[in-house]
Amino acid sequence: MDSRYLQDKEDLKKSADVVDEERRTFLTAGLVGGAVAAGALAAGVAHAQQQVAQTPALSDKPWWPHPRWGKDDQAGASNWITPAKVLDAAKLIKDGKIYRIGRVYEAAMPKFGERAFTLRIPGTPTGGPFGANKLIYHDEFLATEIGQTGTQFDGLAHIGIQMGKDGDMNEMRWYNGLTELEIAGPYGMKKLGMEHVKPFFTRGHLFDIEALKGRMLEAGEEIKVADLRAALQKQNMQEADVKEGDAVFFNTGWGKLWMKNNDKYNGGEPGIGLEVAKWCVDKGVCLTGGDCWATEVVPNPDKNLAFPVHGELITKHGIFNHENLVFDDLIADRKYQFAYIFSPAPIKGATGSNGGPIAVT
Ligand code: UVW
Repeated sequence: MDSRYLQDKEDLKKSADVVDEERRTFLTAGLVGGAVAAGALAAGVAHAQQQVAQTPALSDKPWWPHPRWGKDDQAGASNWITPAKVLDAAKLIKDGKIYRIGRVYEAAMPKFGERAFTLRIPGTPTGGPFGANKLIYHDEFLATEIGQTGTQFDGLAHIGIQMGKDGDMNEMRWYNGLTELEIAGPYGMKKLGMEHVKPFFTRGHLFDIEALKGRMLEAGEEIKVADLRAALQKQNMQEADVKEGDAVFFNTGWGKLWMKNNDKYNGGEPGIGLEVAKWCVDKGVCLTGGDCWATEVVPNPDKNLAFPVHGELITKHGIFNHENLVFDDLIADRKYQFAYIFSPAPIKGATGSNGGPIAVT
């Protein structure tokens, strides 16, 4: 897989220059509006500063057209899901056990920034009785960022990179180089919407980094490729077994804070950085996922960068990201390889999807 966009230290310096002041302020003053736990963020930043800036860098070079899927593609790495891939994934199903790896959706769950999740049942019951049999029914009314709250699948219209001046919509670039002008629409994205993403039925590999370290990772603590290799060894798995089109998942222990300490949960997180992102690109995975709200380390060890893994994987390579997952039952059963099954809600023009992903073993 082409990894030319994850460059060396030279580019790291260059990319730091193009990071604007707004983004710096965002990172240092607080990530998510009022919702940041300042202590956790400060701890993450301090930890990050101890780390050597040896990660591959963001490149400001154009990343389009996609070298494998072509200039008109809007399905990204979901194109890996072919009949052959499904049959290969099905070989991992041995005992027929289904594990829910998505969270329950509820108002009290942690949410990024000012996102909302408000469920109302209009009337109790909503309607009826109908007919001689006096049928009654309930509906629900849900006000939320439907693809970006709770367990959420990031689509290709979710993350882009501003390459020109503030407000220049011709230089806000998305997957396959599409511009903000080309894709944005008030009633849904005109391109890269969730209706283009194919359903996933693929091989899933779970890296239990929490077990490797013997503790929950800290906010700002980056998972390195060496950690992945050590986890594979501990779990009796082979790196070569992660194939093109597979999905990879990272357990950090951060999910233990879910609805127990939402401020800490939201105030940063451990996760993968650009080094593991490059590994994912080289491997040609279709999707990353984790037990945190971004899958990637926040704050990034390079404090000038905001969510660079999102940009590298989603925007530049069309690799999807599944957030706020839960792996406890899989880990309890020592199941680290499974069929990952998820059909994103095909809401036309949406940027992401909620839903109930499963792992089947
Ligand atoms: C952002 O939306 C910035 O992050 P996430 O994909 O983690 O919700």
